Amino acid sequence: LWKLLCTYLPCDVLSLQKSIVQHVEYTLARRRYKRDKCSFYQATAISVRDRLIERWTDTQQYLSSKDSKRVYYLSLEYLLGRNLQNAMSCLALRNRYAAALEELGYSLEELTEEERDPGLGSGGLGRLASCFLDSLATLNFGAWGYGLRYKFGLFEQRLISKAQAEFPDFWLKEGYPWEVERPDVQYLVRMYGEVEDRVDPETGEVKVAWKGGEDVLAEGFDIPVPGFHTLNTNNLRLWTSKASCEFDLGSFNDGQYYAAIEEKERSEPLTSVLYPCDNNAPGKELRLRQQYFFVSATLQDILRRYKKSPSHGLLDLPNKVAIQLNETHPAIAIPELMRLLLDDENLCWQDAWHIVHNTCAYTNHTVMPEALEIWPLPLVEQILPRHLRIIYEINHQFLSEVRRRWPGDPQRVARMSIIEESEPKMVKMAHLAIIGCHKVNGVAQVHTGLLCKSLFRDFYEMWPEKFVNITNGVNHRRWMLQANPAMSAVISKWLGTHDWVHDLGRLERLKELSSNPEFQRDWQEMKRYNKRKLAEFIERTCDVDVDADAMFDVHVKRIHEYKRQFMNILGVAYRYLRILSLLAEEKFDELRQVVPKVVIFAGKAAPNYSVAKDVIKLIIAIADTINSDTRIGGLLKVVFIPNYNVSVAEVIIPGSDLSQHISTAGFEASGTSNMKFCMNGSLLLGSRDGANLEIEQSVGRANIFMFGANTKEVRTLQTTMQYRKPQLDGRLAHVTQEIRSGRFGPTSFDSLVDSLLPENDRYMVGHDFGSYLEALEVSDAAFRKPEEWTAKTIVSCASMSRFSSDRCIREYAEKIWNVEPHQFRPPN
Ligand code: 26W
Repeated sequence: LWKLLCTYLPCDVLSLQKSIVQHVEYTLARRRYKRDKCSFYQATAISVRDRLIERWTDTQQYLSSKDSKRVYYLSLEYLLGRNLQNAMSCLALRNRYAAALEELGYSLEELTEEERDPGLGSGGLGRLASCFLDSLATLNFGAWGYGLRYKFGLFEQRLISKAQAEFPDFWLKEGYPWEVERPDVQYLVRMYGEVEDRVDPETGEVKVAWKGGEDVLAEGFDIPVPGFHTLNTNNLRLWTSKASCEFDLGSFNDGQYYAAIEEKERSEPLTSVLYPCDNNAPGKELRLRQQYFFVSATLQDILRRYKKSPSHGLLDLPNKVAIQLNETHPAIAIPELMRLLLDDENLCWQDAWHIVHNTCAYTNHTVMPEALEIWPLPLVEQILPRHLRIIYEINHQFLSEVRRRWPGDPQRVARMSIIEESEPKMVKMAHLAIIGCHKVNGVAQVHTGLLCKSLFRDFYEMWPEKFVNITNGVNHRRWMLQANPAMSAVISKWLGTHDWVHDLGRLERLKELSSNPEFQRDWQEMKRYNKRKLAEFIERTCDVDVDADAMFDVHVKRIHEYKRQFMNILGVAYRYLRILSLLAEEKFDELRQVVPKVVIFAGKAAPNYSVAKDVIKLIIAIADTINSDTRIGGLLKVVFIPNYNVSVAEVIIPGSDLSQHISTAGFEASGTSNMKFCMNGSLLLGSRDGANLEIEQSVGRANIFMFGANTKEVRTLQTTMQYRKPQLDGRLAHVTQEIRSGRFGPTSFDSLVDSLLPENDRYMVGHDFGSYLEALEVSDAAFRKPEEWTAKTIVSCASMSRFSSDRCIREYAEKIWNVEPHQFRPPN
């Protein structure tokens, strides 16, 4: 091993150049002297990948030799973002690659733009998984991610006829240079068929056999996950489906040949497409099949690796393996692992249950009832008959325990059952996950509080020690160092060191400098530079000219009623109408006080979520009216940037002054972009929800604009009639009247506007609107004082150490996984 290590590929500029040019010529078979950005991007990526691969294989071998406990993160979604610069920085080769490319006639920046985002997720949950992978590698935890290699990622959003249109995202079109296909890593996954009870003639024991059905083949594709400035390199393994009959196609005679090919064609689509829903479970058969396919291949792979070591007995599995379920999407892992242990490994129920329970843990990311996964029991029975039997047994044993603890409480038993006695009966995946896991965690303090107090209250009463909070975090190396090099340079200059990149707590020292005029000047210049870049991006993508001196007020995330983009655009319309009336009344003093503003929206709506799509239409209609109104002289501009994704976020977030996180209290589990904005010197305008509350504690009340009802108030308002009485806020009534009257184009948006009526207003837009406008005014007033504003943004940024995914991963390691880091070191 040591000898091998000494032969790591050379990394001087000339060697990097040679490797790039060789990959253009020999790996890609393209002309090396032709200017071709796409080829040079790919060749550069492969050159970087070569250098990752040696560390990757060495890390895996090292971890096996240490026999250290491994973490497996199971997620149906990842939003990896671009990899090129991230990988180069991790290897500490960014500058050398930049120099190598420069001489070849390319800038690193232009090649970066050639990389497509793999959109293998729909929102916060998928991006969180990606931040976690980066921190796990950087902190030297032996951890693998598992997921699905969807052929089509989240749809591409275009704005056509002033509305969202969806286009397929074929992200693999030019190939994905970061992945390595593993034709040797294949597993069969069975679905459908029947179960049969068989009595063992010798022991008399009843065994269940699962027979018949269809097999699908899972094949792995691996993506190396480098740690930052450490040799440790982890792995992300994504499964693709293949037809299993490829195995024995050769043996078919002529007549069956076509049928076999047809069957092969039928199995292929399983991993074709990612479900684009966010906080709304699709309840489709294909989705359940994807989940099971994913889980079965993953668990077979984990067990195979585990059993490779001769010293490993299965009962020891929980000491060597931790499996984290990202939401209930992979929760079918509970009965699947039971099945593998019972049927394939011949363990008894107690032993199998002990292993499953101590190995698995579950993270909940939402309390929205419509997002909780429940499957019709007949569907589960049809696709996974063996698993249904196991679920029955788990439920039977669990409910006996409930009856013992709470005798004479049948309602409690009914509430806690995995099976809902509806027509048809339903299988509740969250209950299965809670019962089958040793830990359940929420993703922010209020969110975990809600899990314990309401959503999972019965379970909390039964097992209080099972529930833990681990507030989310984000990878500050991607979201500060990579996305905002200008800010990183200013920070490092003033701190005199880069050490904050490893330990975000070091930023605290910036607080003392927050009023230093020279530091402020650097900071403001940096912000203006990022705003100019964002303004250019807006010009390119929206064809709207915006002034980089205006306040950039940003609201970017999935479009959802609970996230209240609707409330924001109503506030924008109000601002516009107010400017017009000031003009009409010639109140020039007051007009001079109006802060010039660019309001920036971006985000995708689920294709079947018509209210969310209407919100996009309304934003575009209002934007068109405002942007073309020359009377207001550029005091207000509104844009909707299409196709929000990780790389678009990397442009928007550093260029923002103010960002909005205004969900109805109790609905946003955590939010993670709120953390990214703060880290980039943008102030938050937030509701009392999710991680906003913890951010407020960290940055201080003076540095964040909070408004609206808190979770408790929302609950009381929703349950009492009180809420149904009040009149609409006068300002809101005025705005809605203007929308209906056609001020913003011919569409009257009746159904949207009707949703504001107190009896329909599930998300409290009417209730919070007044305090929302007041918070906006407070933020305007603050923005009028540039020194104070700048100091606030510096203090917020410097207060973010708690929100690094490094802190978050350390908490998972300690509270849930019980794992230690193991750093792989090169020989001297
Ligand atoms: C297919 C059905 C489906 C898909 C995704 C149902 C539900 C989801 C997720 C729960 C949606 C999601 O991304 N949740 C977000 O997770 C983030 C990371 O914890 C949190 O910061 C967000 O508040 C939460 O909405």
